[in-house]
Amino acid sequence: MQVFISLGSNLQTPLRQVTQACNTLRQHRDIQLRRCSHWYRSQAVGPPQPDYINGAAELDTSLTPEALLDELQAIEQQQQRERIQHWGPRTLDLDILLYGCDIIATERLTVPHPWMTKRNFVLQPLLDIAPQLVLPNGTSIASLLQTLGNKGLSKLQPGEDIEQR
Ligand code: A4P
Ligand code: MG
Repeated sequence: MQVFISLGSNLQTPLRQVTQACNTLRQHRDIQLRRCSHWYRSQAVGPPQPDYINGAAELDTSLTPEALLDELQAIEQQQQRERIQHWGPRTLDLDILLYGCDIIATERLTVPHPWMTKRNFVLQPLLDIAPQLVLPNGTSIASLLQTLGNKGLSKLQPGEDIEQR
């Protein structure tokens, strides 16, 4: 199944966190990492907190949505993710954006990710790796991003990271 995920971090050397997550995914037995986006620096949405590094990746996996979520959460745990505050700062957040064309609404999973259409830091990296991508309802990522604009978002330059915290 073709899957798109988002990656985000705003604690403990964020660029290192998201890069390490990609490396772990690359080595996973049941996951093929197809493409990784550029990394972006983005202003935090939610309570006041440091800027984020955000990106997106395309995976191919035989795992069910729930099993994939288990694996992503295990990677978050490996990287000292602590769940303290909703929308609060975190070392690593891995969200499932799209799982093929499936629409999922269970206790553990909402796919497409409910906030993705409102967040340029999700859509811009997604557009990098899948310019033609459309949501299961037919809306194109490109048109959504055009409406949102690029406020608060900048592509990370080579050698740039957010200062260590
Ligand atoms: N869950 C439901 N649907 C999904 C899905 N599609 N993918 C459930 C992953 N998980 C999903 O998530 C809580 C629960 O959501 C999970 O147990 C899973 O069963 P969480 O990561 O533990 O914590 P959370 O912070 O309460 O929610 P979430 O959804 O991760 O927060 P967001 O919406 O990702 O917001 N600002 C910038 N600039 N960049 C960011 O990346 N991220 C957040 C976090 C806030 N502000 C940000 C950013
Ligand atoms: Mg999450």
